[in-house]
Amino acid sequence: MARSTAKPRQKNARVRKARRASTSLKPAGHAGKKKPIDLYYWPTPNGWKITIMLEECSLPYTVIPVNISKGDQFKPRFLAISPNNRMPAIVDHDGPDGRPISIFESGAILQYLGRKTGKFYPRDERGRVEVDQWLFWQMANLGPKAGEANHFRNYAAEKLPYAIERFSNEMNRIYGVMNTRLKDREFLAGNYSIADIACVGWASRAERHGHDMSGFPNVRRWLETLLARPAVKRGLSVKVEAAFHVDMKDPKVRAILFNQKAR
Ligand SMILES: N[C@@H](CCC(=O)N[C@@H](CS)C(=O)NCC(=O)O)C(=O)O
Repeated sequence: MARSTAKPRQKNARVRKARRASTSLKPAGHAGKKKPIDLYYWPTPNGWKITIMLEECSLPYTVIPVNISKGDQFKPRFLAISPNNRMPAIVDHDGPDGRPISIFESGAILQYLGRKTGKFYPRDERGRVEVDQWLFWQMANLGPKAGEANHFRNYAAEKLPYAIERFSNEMNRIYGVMNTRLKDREFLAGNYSIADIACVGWASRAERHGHDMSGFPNVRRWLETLLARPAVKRGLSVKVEAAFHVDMKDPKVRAILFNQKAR
């Protein structure tokens, strides 16, 4: 079978099934009732944003692994819903007007699910603007800079001091901004929201970007609060068996991930 169905509150079953999932990008076929949301996924901080949100909202979903180390992100079927050849992406079969809709870019997916469910994304304009600012902050700062910090620290063939220092400094600056923001509030935008959900997977891996949280006590407190949430725990533990076997030193994997040009 080319799918795994992840149901909230059935962690063991879900993880077992997700681990068995293959990578042929075939969405689920479900007779009868409403279909679960198809989640095109690989276990990374961008993927976790969506598993966490789906778990928080108790929305049933089907994990469709996108093995980015093997080039699944370039398959025409995936590009049709995610033209930037990046996961995550979703297909909601029960979209607006009851018709299917596909969405790529994790921030857009979080906003859509927030609007769909009315959860973790305020309806009032002031509240929504607060959330949007910190969501876009994550998308433009924490995510990309952490990605580059990780790349130059852990994956670059040459250890380039300038690049390592540049992105290490950026991460330090970014955690500093977050620490100041969290000084007098529990969450980034008032109540717990999709802005926090977007950030937690990245912050949980700070050591990979050369940081611990000792210099950022407010971020540490925020991180502990989030990591204690059952839905966050479930979202972060949605696994894909094939991901355990990726060798980042394999030239074929590196050619796929680190040598991309216009096609
Ligand atoms: N801005 C995108 C970034 C997504 C992204 O970078 N996904 C990575 C994995 S974390 C990916 O799919 N990489 C595939 C590739 O590099 O070809 C989002 O937030 O959805």
